[in-house]
Amino acid sequence: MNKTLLIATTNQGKVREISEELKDIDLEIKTLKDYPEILPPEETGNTFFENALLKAKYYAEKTGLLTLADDSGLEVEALDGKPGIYSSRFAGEMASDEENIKKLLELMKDIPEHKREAQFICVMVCYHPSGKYIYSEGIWEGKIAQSPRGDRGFGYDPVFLVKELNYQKTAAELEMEIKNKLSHRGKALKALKEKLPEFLKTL
Ligand code: ITT
Repeated sequence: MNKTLLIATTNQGKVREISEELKDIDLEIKTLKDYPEILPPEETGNTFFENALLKAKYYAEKTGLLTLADDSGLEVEALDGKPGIYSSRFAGEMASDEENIKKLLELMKDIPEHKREAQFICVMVCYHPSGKYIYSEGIWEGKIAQSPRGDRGFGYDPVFLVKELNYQKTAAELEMEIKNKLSHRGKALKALKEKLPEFLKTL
């Protein structure tokens, strides 16, 4: 039976990555572009999980659809885990990716190469309007570059040096297919996909 899944994110970078990854599963995909009248909820949670659950539940209840939402962000070791759950609004409520990157590089200008470790985290929740849900998590390790490089991806990608590539390339220099294999969101999505068939049977 063909079911509908709403990918509930206002971030077009995430929409591109998630729909690419889900293209081979038997679900009719909708996005928030199909529901322009629904305003985003306030992200009031204290953890990635709380925010992902809050978003998935909100959109599932508004649309009556099985809904996938994630909360993700960058944790920088030398900044005690900042920007963390505040990644998208690090430089202010409506901050652009460029402004967030600028603030991060400014805060890290005196931090030497060997202390620039960081990780992206993603928690993904798939929520059914009946209240049932499943979730998964993914982590991607790297280092913060001294200056931005590359024009793919979104967010902090231009300053995230990828560990798997020996810190020689930023995430913004990767083909989407490669990023999806390595990234926190790719890993969380893969783990969720594995749980999905069983979950769909319970609905
Ligand atoms: P939604 O809440 O609507 O999904 P958002 O962009 O506000 O969109 P988050 O609250 O999850 O999403 O914030 C995630 C932020 O963390 C995002 O805006 C980026 O700044 C950063 N981020 C997350 N994943 C990233 C990735 O793969 N590459 C670069 N930056 C990323």
